[in-house]
Amino acid sequence: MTAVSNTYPTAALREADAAHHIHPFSDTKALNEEGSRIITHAQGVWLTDSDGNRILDGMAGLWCVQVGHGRTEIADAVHAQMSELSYYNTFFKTTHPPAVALAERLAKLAPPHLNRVFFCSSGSEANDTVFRMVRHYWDQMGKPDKKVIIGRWNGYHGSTLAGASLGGMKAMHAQGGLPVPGVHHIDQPYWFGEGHDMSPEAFGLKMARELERAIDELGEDTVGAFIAEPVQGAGGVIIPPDSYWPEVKRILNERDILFVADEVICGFGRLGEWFGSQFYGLEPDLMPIAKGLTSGYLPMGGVLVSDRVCEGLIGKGGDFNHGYTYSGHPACAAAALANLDIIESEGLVERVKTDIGPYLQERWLGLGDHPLVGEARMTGLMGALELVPSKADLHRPFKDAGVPGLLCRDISFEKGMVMRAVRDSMIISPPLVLTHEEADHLVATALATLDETHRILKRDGWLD
Ligand code: PXG
Repeated sequence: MTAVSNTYPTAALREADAAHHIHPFSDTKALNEEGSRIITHAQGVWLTDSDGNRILDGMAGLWCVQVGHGRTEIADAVHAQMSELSYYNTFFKTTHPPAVALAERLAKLAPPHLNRVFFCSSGSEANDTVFRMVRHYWDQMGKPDKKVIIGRWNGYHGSTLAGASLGGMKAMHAQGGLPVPGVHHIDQPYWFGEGHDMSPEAFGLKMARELERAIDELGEDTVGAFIAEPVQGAGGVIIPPDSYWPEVKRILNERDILFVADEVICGFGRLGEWFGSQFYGLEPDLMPIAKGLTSGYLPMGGVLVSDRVCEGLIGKGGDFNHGYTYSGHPACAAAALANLDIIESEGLVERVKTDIGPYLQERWLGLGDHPLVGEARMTGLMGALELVPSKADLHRPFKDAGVPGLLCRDISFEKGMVMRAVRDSMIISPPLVLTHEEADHLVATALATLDETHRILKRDGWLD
């Protein structure tokens, strides 16, 4: 058995990467001049780069490696599955044991009214599936005018046409004329950045009522669904005020509109419950999943579908003309099952709720005292630090927003830890297997990173 190991000097790898590889969400021209970082190994929460440096993976890859890196149980399960049935599809009246086992397992883990799953290979495909399911459902229900899906500014639902359209990332919309027609965006419950002239509670209510206003303005008979992440991830770990979700629930209960909880990040234990919907007591009609489903060992996503939506989608008969070559891929399903085995047998969901979650939260929130930090926030195992130029004027952003965040991200990497920058928020979302010792190391490295970032920003005249 062989892997694509590092047999080249770092410089040669960088050169070949620069010559042939287009990176996602990157300025490839600038990156080619600077050279990519090359990760060659990973074990537990630790990455190793091509120069032999060890780096704490504070982002669990891209919010996905719940069980940590290098778990041979998953590799072994995939090897066994590939040896028995490496590929077959789930079209044309066929299925196979791994897809069946995973569908049944997910129905058991999900809230009780979600009993069926449609498989795909990523979160973006899951949301493209959502887009088509919502419209097909309303067609089947004899309400073809209910086409509009309401999303939120700064929400993230993927990078495909539907995913990027449902998301509210303006930089993505600006490229290629998105969103596609039939998508409407409302404001996000981002108290620190956009609501600080009100109490968090009042602001949460106000943002929830944006949904009410949008539905009433557009007309309930034209709106098919509302899509939202329980906690926004890529938008900067935006934890809504406590008043937000109960009010959204009230609004949805009073109206005939589907609710889509995008669980691609919040699912599989990130918030200390199997799904973010359980954490907030939400009752979604559709639940896109990906990432933590396989801990990123192989690409897989899906949409969990409520009994109510199944009635329209399936109950009336007729084809749903949608599917992917790799829907329910046997090796990916085997990886997912082995990953779920680990999450269950090691009690990782409970661990986030009662052990490592509270442990890391307490220490992370302590970073809020740092002179560069306007707010430290964390829920489950996802957290953010808002960098600000002045503690005296807490909510005023840097004048050249985004630059201090990137500086801080680079310093963090140099100090041996991955933190992601979203504008000038520093984000973490570590593997759920993080030990207390590793959590201490994470916080100590974050503190050293803040100190160094502060020193440079002060020297260069960025701070008051
Ligand atoms: N929904 C949510 C909530 C996500 O976070 C997707 C859908 C799309 O999933 P795929 O598997 O198609 O990428 C995501 C993905 C970042 C970052 O830098 C976040 C994501 C993906 C890539 C980068 O924060 N989230």
